[in-house]
Amino acid sequence: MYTQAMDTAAREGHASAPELAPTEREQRFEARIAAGEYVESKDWMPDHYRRTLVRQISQHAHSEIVGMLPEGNWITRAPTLKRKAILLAKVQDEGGHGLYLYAAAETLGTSRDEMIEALHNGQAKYSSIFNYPTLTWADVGVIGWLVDGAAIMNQIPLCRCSYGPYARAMIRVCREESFHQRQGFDALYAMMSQGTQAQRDMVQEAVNRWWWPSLMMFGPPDGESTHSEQSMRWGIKRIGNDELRQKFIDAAVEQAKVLGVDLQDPQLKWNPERGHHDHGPIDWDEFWRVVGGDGPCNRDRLAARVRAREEGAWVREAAMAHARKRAACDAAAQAA
Ligand code: FAQ
Repeated sequence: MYTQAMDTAAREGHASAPELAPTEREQRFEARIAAGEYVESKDWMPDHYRRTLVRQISQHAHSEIVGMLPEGNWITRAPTLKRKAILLAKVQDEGGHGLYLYAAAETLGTSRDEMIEALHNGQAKYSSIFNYPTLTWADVGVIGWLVDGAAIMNQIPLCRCSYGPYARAMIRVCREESFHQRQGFDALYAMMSQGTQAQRDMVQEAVNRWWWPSLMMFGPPDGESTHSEQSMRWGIKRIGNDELRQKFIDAAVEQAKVLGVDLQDPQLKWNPERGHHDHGPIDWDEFWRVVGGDGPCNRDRLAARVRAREEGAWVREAAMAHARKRAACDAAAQAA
């Protein structure tokens, strides 16, 4: 019994701490954030902080799950047994990331069913990048190299997010994403260094289609980002959208040289004064169109998720029936 009492013992900022006046509670919360303390699920937090986290973490989870679809499209057509085994493992990892993230969001009091319902009825978003088609095998390599590369750049700072369950989930996610990025680069490098001219052309053509959408993954420019300012004040986001995008561009330019591909931006040029690469304009109209549901694959992606939910209903029902049966058996055994 006393262990339960220890679990719920009042501590600074904890939900069961003695009642504090709202402003004092908020001030203490802000002070904890400023001191770099992690916020845990049972701690008191402002509603807006909770809602921001549920929004971001659930959208992140949806992105991982929807993100299984473009590469999943190539599992049956991977060119060798080795590439197929690698791709299977990668797509399975993304499913795992979705599950850690749904679990992290559930600690904030929103059920997985509610989050999935919000995705299916269009209330919740998922990353714009997964609304583009995978037309050739090279797309699989480019997703690993650029999409996972952008994901890592964005997600490393999230390992220091002020909300503990999200930060801890991100540590494992980032380790796995870095393997994903390397497998994509490796697949492309094999084609570029040992492949035929047709394979090299296929890689370049895939890079042409994925480069700009990868830059959009970081979100709108800071000036148009609705949530950045508050999220950075709360330590949810540690680095802004534009700075992360710039870091990604700088890293990708060097990697593109090793691969021997062109990033298809005539304005992409090292700027010694800034110590960064300048780049051409990003088509934000395209971004908002895709985010708004009108990308090349939005309808297919959502329909695939809704279908999977409906077709998997019997599995969830069977698992629940099994759990009920076990609980009844355990209760009967205890009573005997
Ligand atoms: N797509 O105010 P901000 C992956 C929305 S995982 C769609 O700047 P925020 C792994 C945003 O929600 C990729 N919508 O928003 C993988 C907001 O709308 P709302 C996903 C976007 O949250 C690899 C509005 O625009 N990663 O790739 C996008 O502060 C390979 C205003 O934007 C994460 O989710 C977008 N790209 O910053 C899997 C990481 N960008 O909600 C399979 C965690 C913005 O008010 C294969 N998330 N919007 O209706 C984050 O870091 C942030 O949420 C950002 C956006 C940076 C994505």
